[in-house]
Amino acid sequence: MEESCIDTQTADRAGRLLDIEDRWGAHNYHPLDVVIERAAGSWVYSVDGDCYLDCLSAYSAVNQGHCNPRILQALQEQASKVTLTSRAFRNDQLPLFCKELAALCGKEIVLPMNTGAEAVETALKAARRWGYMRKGIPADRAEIVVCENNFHGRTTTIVGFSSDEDSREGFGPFTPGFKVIPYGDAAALEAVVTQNTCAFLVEPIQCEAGILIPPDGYLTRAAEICRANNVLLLADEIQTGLGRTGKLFACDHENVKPDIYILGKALSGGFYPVSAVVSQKDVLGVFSPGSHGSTYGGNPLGCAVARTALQVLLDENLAGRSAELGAWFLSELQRIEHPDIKEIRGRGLLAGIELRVPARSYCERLKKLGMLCKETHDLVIRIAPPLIVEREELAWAAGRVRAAFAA
Ligand code: IF1
Repeated sequence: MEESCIDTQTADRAGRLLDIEDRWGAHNYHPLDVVIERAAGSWVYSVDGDCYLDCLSAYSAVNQGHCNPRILQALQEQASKVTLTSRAFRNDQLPLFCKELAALCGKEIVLPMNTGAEAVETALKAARRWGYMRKGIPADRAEIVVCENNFHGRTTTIVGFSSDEDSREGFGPFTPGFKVIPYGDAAALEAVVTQNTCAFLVEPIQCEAGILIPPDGYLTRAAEICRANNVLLLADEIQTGLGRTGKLFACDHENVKPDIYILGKALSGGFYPVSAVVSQKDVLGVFSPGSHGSTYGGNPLGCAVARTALQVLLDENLAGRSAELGAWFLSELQRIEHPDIKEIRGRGLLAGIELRVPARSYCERLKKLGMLCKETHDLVIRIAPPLIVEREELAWAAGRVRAAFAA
């Protein structure tokens, strides 16, 4: 029996797969040329037989490690029972998922979706409706404040308030009702808020913008301004949440409780797209039957996977590991000196090395050294391994980064 009827040759399999992808796939990405066929824990394996330490973790979706055995088992067991019911009927996983996630967040109710962008859209819709139904904003006048250099996803509404031209160009006309202010500047928030403002949407750390950590007290001050003006605070914790920064949520670093948590990525440990909006009844209660939904949102397979992904996060104390290992790893990185390095910053196991030169060539170099990293905003190397990574593996990684700068 042949292994595969599609691809029986082994010679330059990677090269041929690249050609096929370039020929048959849309070119909306510029990936590093490594073709992964297998992964386990913190390591990925290419069709060429090379292995790499994954220092991207699928943008923090695989915080629990690749193919986490417990999540895999939950997926397999649930997949053999029932995968999709639609919300026209009920299923036995959704209630428990909602209850467990609400408890984890210290909130009252949960609205499940699939992708991060969908959860952001859901939060925006909730905030607008809340603005009209609860705050009394006149019809179609609701304003939502967002930050410069934000990244919240790829839908037309979301890219409409992006400040990144590559994300926006050619996709207009855009949804009105958004005001953009500088990130990290609480005074700017206070100045822009009006009686028609229903929400402030913010990333507690701006990841895509280059791992930008706002000044101490920023989130606290923003939360105060929101409260004082009856404005909802929407925290996009899709990437920073669920342990990545060394706390369950990045907002926890300032003990800030946003009105809405927007979650995704690691909510399902990389197995299946699951996202959610978590808030109070007063807020998510504005949705009535027919006003919002999704075919796959809240499906039993996704819910079973997410429940286990959250359990793994707690049982393995991944936030605690991230805090401890991240602090140590950052101090190791910060000992590296090189004229190309401008700053090395991070929180938990989310680190950014800001360069004075394009980061891409360093990512290529690190790839040759066995470490997969992805540049962000041209000048920053992002390093974010799975949170199950071992200290020895991080020590090795720090050595690889040193080698990349010594070369
Ligand atoms: C891509 C970036 C990371 C996110 C935050 C919402 C979403 C994301 C804070 C939307 C998604 C992903 C999308 C992915 C690359 C990646 C990314 F570089 F583009 F910005 F992680 F930093 N909020 N981020 O980070 O979630 O709809 O994708 O599930 O290729 O677009 P999604």
